[in-house]
Amino acid sequence: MTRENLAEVLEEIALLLELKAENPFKIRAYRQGAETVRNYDGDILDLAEKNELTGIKGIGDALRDKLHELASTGKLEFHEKLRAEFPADIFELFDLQGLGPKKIKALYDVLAITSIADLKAACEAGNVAGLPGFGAKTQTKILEAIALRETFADTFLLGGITPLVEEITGLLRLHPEVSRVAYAGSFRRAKETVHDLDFLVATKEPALVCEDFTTLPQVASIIACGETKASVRLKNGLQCDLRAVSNAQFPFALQYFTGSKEHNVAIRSLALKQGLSLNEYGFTPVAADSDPLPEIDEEADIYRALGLDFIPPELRENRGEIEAAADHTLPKLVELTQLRGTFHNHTTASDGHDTLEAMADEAIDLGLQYLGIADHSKSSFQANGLDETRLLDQVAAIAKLNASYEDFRLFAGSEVDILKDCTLDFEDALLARLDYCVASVHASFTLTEEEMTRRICRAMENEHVTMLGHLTGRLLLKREPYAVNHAMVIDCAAETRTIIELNCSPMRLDMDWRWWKRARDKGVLCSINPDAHSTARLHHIGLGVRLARKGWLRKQDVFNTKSVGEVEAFLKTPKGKR
Ligand code: DGT
Ligand code: CA
Ligand code: CA
Ligand code: ZN
Repeated sequence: MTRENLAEVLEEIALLLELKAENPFKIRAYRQGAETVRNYDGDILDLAEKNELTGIKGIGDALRDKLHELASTGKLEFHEKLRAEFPADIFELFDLQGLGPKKIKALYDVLAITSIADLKAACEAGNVAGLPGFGAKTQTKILEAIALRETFADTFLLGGITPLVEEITGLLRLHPEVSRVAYAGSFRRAKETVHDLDFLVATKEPALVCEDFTTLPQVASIIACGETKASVRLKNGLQCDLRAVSNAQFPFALQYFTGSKEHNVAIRSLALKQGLSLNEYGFTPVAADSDPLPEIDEEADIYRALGLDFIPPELRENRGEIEAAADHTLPKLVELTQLRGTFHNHTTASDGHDTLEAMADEAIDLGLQYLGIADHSKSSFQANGLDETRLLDQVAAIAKLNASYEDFRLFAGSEVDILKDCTLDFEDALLARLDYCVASVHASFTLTEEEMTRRICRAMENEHVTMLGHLTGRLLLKREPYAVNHAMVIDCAAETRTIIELNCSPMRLDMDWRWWKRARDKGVLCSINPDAHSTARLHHIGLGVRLARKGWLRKQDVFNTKSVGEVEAFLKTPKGKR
């Protein structure tokens, strides 16, 4: 049981009560209770367990008793009874983009829809368009959202599966018959989404290790289990392949199964030109009278044998990395330890779960020298965006906190909305009082590519816009990017000396890694921003670094590798003079 579990149960109760059209005050009490639980400055779990939650604003007697039951027993009878009144699948409806509780309730009440399958059938029969508050356009949108979900049914977010991969790698390492362990495939290459995981082990007992792999606690079912490979489906639906090879084969298998396929094809043809045939087991000479084979212990030895520098896995997409490795011009990629701070983070002032102080403390714990705050601006009312007065209050609170730190600094900023008419949500005079500003699009996604590009470029032309937030608005596996011309935005960023953010929320990873090399070559700086809505999500900067590496970025290309002094100087320099 965690604080987040408590909050989630309360939120689910609110949803269920909403579906039952219960008293709105009661519903609001649960929702506010969830917020209070998330934001409470103290060990709320411990207090709930000991039944000491008295006198906390937002937690009345009824809620206090329920939180106590939940924290001390791990479940809540009221919640379970409520859940039992609805089919379990109804919750999947909440996963669809654009469907809130009100709409779900209407679908349930009028058409008895309780699952995505029901909903799809009803939309296809045209029965949804006629419901009050829906219409033909909504019906089409729902069908699109369902289709998108189906396309991505077997795809997972890189950031979402990272802890799982680490767990499984750790367990394989503990196996007494295993000498070397690695993960390969798209996960190792830091692709933003992954279809299946590929694990490798070096062992003298391949069949035994394969069998033991199928009994890991994360496994839900066995797809195949043989002498040297096994495939399983994990409890979260992700497929995992294991290959068990000999110690001598291991570097070759690692190189092969890391891919990409396109990279492998190019490497293999390069090897052939040098008289070597390369596969997942080793080198073999093409001609009978050839030189002795190179000695290979590590993956790097394979590249070296072919006259190449070691190619970091993130770059292996056959996008110029092999040529660069041959010319010894591969970039020295940025590393997590080089990040000194980060920008674009939210607090409880808008839609974050943690306070300003808590976010700062976490950044200090992470070893960062500075943290940029950028809560939403007033037009993002659904995210409780700050108006001018609240923003200035926050600026003052930040100044006060800064006076209390010795080796740490908060930067006062705003994630200011770029409005539909290309203007910003705040006047220049106010923006001038901030340390920096992130400009983002949060509404009116359906403009044409030309209009959207102009809208974003106009914002970057503003002297006070330090950086551009999540360029395309995509939510991986959930919402397609809106139309925008990347090349023109990058050119505009270079001309106006505006930084572009690499938003490292696992669902965004936006701007996409495929565009960073181009931006870098035009002199555009990248800021690796977690867009953190809680202290835990500050840790996503590690994911951001992996994607920055995939985009060929070096230390000097990443704004937040600068020291606090360099950042202060940068932010004080007018954009035209940077
Ligand atoms: P995904 O779809 O996210 O699982 O992506 P990968 O890259 O992990 O693809 P996967 O699991 O099908 O295969 C792992 C690696 O094995 C792949 O990156 C390269 C290598 N590989 C698989 N099939 C072929 C092939 O037909 N030819 C070559 N050269 N390599 C292959
Ligand atoms: Ca794979
Ligand atoms: Ca695979
Ligand atoms: Zn945003």
